[in-house]
Amino acid sequence: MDGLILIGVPASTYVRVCRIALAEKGVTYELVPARPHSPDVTAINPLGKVPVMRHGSVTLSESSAIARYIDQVFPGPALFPTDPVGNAYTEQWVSRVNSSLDLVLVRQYLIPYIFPGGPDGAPDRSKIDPVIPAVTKALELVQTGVAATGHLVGDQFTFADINLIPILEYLQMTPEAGSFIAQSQPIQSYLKRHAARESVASTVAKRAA
Ligand SMILES: N[C@@H](CCC(=O)N[C@@H](CS)C(=O)NCC(=O)O)C(=O)O
Repeated sequence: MDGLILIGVPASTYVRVCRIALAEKGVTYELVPARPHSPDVTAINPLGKVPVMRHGSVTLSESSAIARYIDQVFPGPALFPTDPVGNAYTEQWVSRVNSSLDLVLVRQYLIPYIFPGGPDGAPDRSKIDPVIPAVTKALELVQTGVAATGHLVGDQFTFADINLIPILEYLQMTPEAGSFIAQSQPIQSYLKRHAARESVASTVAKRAA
């Protein structure tokens, strides 16, 4: 079978989670840094979202589906626990993050910092300020989730953690969420512990020059 090709901009949190999954499994792959809606992407995902993946005749979109494929096709540590309860809890966290927390933490809060649309190129406070209470609530949920074991599911590093860590690492760079994280001992130690993993450290997107 041809080698695995992952397609999408490295700065995307969703692309990065697939890269972390591939690194955890020790899979060699090619990264094609294509933008959303570019031809390489729409050829696989009609919605134009990244990441997409090619592996021989298999094409896939949706980061969680890609990670499940990688987990089952390649040897190495299980990213989704094989016991039904652990597997369901992992899926619960992935769904929770992707369908609810991502909307608040990334789309509504982080994106206005990354693409400032306010006067003089400053972040648009009219977008950021109203969402701060929801950001705090989301981070409180995360804090509770990691407090007991330093993992989201049991005491195992799973795709639930992989799926969350890139978002938290971006949030650390922002004033309000960054300050919450700096004062949260559970999130601080969670991030410190997992940022040291080779799979996480080696997939940080390099800033464009
Ligand atoms: N549910 C998708 C979400 C992927 C996603 O939203 N990717 C963003 C980049 S971080 C994107 O391609 N955005 C372009 C768009 O929404 O049109 C997944 O898990 O892969």
